[in-house]
This record gives sequence, C-alpha cells and structure tokens, in this order.
Amino acid sequence: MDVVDPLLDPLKRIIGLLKGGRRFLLMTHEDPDADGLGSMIAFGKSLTDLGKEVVLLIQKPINPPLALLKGTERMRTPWKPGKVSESEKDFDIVVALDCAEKERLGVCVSAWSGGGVTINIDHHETNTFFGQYNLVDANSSSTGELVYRLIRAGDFPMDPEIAENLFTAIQSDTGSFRYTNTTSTTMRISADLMEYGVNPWDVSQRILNGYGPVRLKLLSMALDRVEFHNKGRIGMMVVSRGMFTESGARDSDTEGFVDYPRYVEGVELAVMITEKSENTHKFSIRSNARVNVADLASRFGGGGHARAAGFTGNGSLGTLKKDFLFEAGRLLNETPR
Ligand SMILES: [Mn+2]
Repeated sequence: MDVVDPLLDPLKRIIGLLKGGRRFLLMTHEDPDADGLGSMIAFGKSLTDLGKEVVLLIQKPINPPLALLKGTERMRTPWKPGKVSESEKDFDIVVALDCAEKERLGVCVSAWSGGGVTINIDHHETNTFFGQYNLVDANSSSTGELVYRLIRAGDFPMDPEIAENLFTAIQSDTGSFRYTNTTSTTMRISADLMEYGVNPWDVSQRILNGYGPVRLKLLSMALDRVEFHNKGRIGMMVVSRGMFTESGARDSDTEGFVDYPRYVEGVELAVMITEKSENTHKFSIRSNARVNVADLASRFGGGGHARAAGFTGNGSLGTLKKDFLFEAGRLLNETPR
C-alpha cells in the first residue's frame, strides 16, 4: 500500500491561499526562540521576494545572540494604541509560526482582530489547531522544517538568507541534530540548505552560542541551586530575579541552562524554574527518554513537545515546586520502563 503523506493536502491548500494573498502578517510565540524567529524571517523574505507585502511582528525587541539572525531589522513591535490606522491592520492572511496556541502570541494577537484568513504553522504536540488553516505536524523537528516544505512545494523563492534562517531554526530545535526529533528528512532538508552556503559552525558561534560573559555569572549562580529529587531521577534548577540583578544577565541568557541538570547520569526529567516576578514562575521541562513532558506540562495549563515542554505557574515557589514534584513523580512511576 502506498503511504500518503498526511501533509500534502494542507500544503496544497495553503500554497493556493498564499499565492492569492496580497498583504501578510507573520507572528511567532512570545519569548521567541531561534525556530520561531528563523521561520518567521525566512518565510517573510520568501513571500516578499514573491512580490507580497509582509509585516513581521514581534512583542518586544530581540536581544543578542538571536538578534544576529539575518533580517531581524525588518521585524516590527506592535503598533502603539491610538497610532494604529485600521487600514494598516488590513491583512489578507495572518500566519502564526511555531505557536501551539493563540494565547501564546501575547500582545501580537491584537493585530489578529483586523480579519484575514488565519494560518497556523507549527510542530508542537499540544497545538490547538486555532487557525482556519493548519499546517501542524508533531513529527517535524521544527517549524523551520515545515516552512522549508511549504517553500519547496509552492516553488517559492529561496536564497542564502532564507536558507540560513531555516537552517538555524532546525539546528536549534534539534539540539544541533542530536535530539530524537532529528530524522533522515531533517538531515536531507539541512543538506539542501547547506547548498546555499550555510556554515553550521558559523551559525553555532554567532547565533546559538554568542552570549556575553554575564551569562556565565548567572550560570554559576544557577548551578549552585541545582537540586535532585526522586532518588536522582529529577534534576531541578532555580533561577531567581535576584540572580539576574546580581549577574546583570537577561532572561534570554538562560537558554540551554536546563541541559546542565538534564545531562547528569540517572536524571530522567529536568526542569528549570525561572522566577518571572514574585508570584510567577516559568517551568521549562526536558525529558531524556521515557516520560512525555508535554503531558506533564498540560496538567499545569502549559504544553509543548514530548521531550521539551513548559508552563507558567502562579503562586509561591515552594507550593509550585511541591505540586510539580508530586505530578512529575507520579508520571515517572506511571510510565512503563
Ligand atoms: Mn519549534
């Protein structure tokens, strides 16, 4: 029996829509990562080169190293209230990239209200299919991979800048081609992108690793606060507001910190808790093998992927930690070995 690619149908329908559209709005999730930004910039450039009018919208300015993605200067932050002309909001097509649910678009969602066909392009297991059209595939390593397929299937423009942004998106979401979401398709796509002159080491150094020295200061403080629970099966790191103040680092500097407790022998589940404000804490959860952390995060109103997920909790750190460890411990015991 022939295996029919389940994405062919949505791809075809969305390509038809894109070709007919004139004015586009592109957005990604709040606290965007390299996949969200790279996919958005790449897709935006391809559409622009096709002769479309494109607005790339982000909530707030992007910090280095992600600010070094080529094309970030074309991104705009939301229009200030009172300064928005309705004609400016008049989009034919609104595209959300790498965003599991509409709420995660944050303040950008205000630009959504102006109408237009909505398209949701994403690879999160917990995606709510909030678009009128949805190109959602949890088997894709990244949104970058889906945008690549869209560009190729629609015969849309590709160039070195688009290629580098898509490659960065894929390299980042696969942990540089190590995570279990890395497939032979991922490698074939990445190889094709490299034909445009993408240099993986340069991408690593410039965009994925290019942090300032304050990040190390913050890391050393956070490493001091690593705890192990459930006989070493859960590794936990806490990053408090005080540590940010003392080190001079920013929230975006914690990218990858959760890997430190994660890569300790015996740890099955790692979590980094970042204090956002006194009673708001962000939980970033990683699984090494067995447990589905998207499932765990959704018990707290969050979501994500089987091996990488998260949620934001309201309440004191002590209570949140206790509740989390209870559910995480239960999940570890429930999941067959
Ligand atoms: Mn992603």
